[in-house]
Amino acid sequence: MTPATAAQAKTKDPSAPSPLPPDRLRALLRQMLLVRRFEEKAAEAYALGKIGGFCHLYIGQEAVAVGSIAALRDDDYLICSYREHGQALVRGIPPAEVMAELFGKATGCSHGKGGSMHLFDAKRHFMGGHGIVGGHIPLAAGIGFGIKYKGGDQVCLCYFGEAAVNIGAFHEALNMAAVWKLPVVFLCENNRYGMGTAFERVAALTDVAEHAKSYDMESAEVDGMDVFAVYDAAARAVARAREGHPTLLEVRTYRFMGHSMSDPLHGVYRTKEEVEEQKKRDPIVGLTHHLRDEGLMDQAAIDALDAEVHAEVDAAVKFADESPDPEPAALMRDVLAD
Ligand SMILES: Cc1ncc(C[n+]2csc(CCOP(=O)(O)OP(=O)(O)O)c2C)c(N)n1
Ligand SMILES: [Mg+2]
Repeated sequence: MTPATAAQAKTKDPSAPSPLPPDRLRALLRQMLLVRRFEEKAAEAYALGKIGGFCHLYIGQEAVAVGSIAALRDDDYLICSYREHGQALVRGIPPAEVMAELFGKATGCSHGKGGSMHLFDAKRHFMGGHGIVGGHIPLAAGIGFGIKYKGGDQVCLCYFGEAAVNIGAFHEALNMAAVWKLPVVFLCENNRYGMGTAFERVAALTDVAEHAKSYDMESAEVDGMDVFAVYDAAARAVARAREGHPTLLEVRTYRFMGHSMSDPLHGVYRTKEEVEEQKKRDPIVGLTHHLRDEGLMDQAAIDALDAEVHAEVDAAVKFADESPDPEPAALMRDVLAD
């Protein structure tokens, strides 16, 4: 782990982001625990038949959403693929509203019309939740163009998996963002696998960052299991984006669960041993070690925080369970009209 605090004290890099104070570090742990506990409950609810359709869990990748969103302002924009529960929660959509959306209930953040892959919250500038691999990357360029056109200084942070790099829209969006100097950070979560089905692995390029060169764009490779490394890289990229320079970040991460809830834990494309080996790099364990080593939290405080998060997630499940289904008439209404 490369804590922003210690690393920045030693080096005198003028572009380094300000160190995060202890209360922000504790907040990062809370967010990572919230995503983990929320998804553990979502997996349970899926098994009980309370969640229908696709459901792609983020467990193992928490440091990516938490570290990168820590570098954003509240008025910045986010746009994501279908593996977006973590980003939605970290952005501040209440867990009850996210869980209710997974349950297809009227109280969900997309009024029960979107489900797991289509979480939206326009007022929090959370622009979804998109199911078509790579389809939302040009939308990020469009959001960036909109910001620039209106003379704003926000940025748009766009998440996608490494298989999206095979899609033409990725290349079109990067090219346009570079040529038009759009305030966008393209964040590729390279979790090593892009699964079309449980058995078919789609071709994925591993030298993602190399593509930036074709478009004359800055890029960086980042350890996605280290929340500080993600924060540091994202903060630099966000600062550059505000000056009109897009960046491509390749964040190397790993998902501990199957591709979606319909896949087994490790499938036929990777071994149980590989998954177990990767779990030794669990980003939450890494952050708790750091907080303990720095004397910022003891084990009792970490346990208390975890219990608080568990209670919040239990309340979210109860809320989702007790919420009504959308009324049939709402089917024909625009979500924003509800
Ligand atoms: C255009 C398109 N082709 C195929 C699919 C089916 N599909 C869903 S997820 C997925 C794999 C994507 O992998 P990656 O981009 O690495 O993201 P990850 O699932 O690893 O987060 C595929 C091929 C799709 N949704 N859209
Ligand atoms: Mg992938």
